[in-house]
Amino acid sequence: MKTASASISLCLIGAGLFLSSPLDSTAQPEDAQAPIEVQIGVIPEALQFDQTEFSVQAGRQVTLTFDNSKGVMLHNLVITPPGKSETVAMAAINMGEEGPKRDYIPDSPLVLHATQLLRPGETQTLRFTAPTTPGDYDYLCSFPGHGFTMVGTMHVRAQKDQTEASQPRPSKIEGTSSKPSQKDKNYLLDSQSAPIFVRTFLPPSSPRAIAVGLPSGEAYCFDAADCSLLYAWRAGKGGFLNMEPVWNGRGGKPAKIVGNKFYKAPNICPIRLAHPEQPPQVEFRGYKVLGGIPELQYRVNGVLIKERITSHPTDNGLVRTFKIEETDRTIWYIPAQENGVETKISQGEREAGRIRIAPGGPVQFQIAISTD
Ligand SMILES: [Cu+2]
Repeated sequence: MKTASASISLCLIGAGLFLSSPLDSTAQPEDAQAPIEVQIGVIPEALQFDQTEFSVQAGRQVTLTFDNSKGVMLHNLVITPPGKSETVAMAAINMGEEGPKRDYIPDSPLVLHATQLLRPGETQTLRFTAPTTPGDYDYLCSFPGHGFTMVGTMHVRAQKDQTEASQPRPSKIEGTSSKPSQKDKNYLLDSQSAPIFVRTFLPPSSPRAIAVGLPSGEAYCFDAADCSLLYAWRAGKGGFLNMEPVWNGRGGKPAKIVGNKFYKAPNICPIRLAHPEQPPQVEFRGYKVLGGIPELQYRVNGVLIKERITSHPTDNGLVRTFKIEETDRTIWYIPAQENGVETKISQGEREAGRIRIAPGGPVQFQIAISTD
């Protein structure tokens, strides 16, 4: 059983329908056969669920309503076996271009139940049978970047343990009728509360673009085909990326950046390891997500490079941190020639517009790019 999404439907206007059951009639004895009702919303500014735990009895019917009416971003709710939320979060990130098409629900036996990706204003109810094996099951939002903070625990208690297990928390149901979502907001990715990392189409990069939005407001596009930071921008109002063309289009349509570009570079990796004049031979090796930001890994002429791009500590800009494995070759960094962009280096020498770094053991250096 993968997801329950086939048997449930998005409830946009009728949230009141299933909330009209007498949740407040606590005087009535609990019907052991009745589904346990659980209501989970979001804390928009914190990138968290408003309930981080709930209890059910093993094998009981559960009616779980995930309410994104207060949300300002896209969220889903995915239930996994105990201790598996991070695995599922990573699997969702690694879905690449398939992610947005499939609501970031990985095709995995670790996905026990899942809602669709809900836009702000949307609500969805899952009806499922609680696992028969007691334990502390995880739930998370698997949207890239959310799955590390947007998590909770579903305590599945043994059947006999009736006393405390089944009482749902008092449901907070102000605004039961969820508002129809505001069209523009729906598709804007906003990285204010946490970094957001998404693989998507972004012009004019190849289809292998990686877009990252940082909480400080900078965002950038890294092209995995050329292993190059193509451009960077400051997020605009409401977000840094508009996914509307991707999510609504028939496929192949690029996302739109939101905000002002402050940096752009040719689509060629700026690192040279053979000769400064020779085009580099690059091979993208993948990435690891650390704190919501990818560490990009690629080879240039066979030498492994790990790059992290973060916000500039003081100026409007970015810092590229390169770690290069031991090599006996001179390392060159070719800065993009652009007006108004300042490049500062943590080591090496400038030579005819290039930066030259001596070979040696593992080398780490930083390139700070800033604008005024
Ligand atoms: Cu989310």
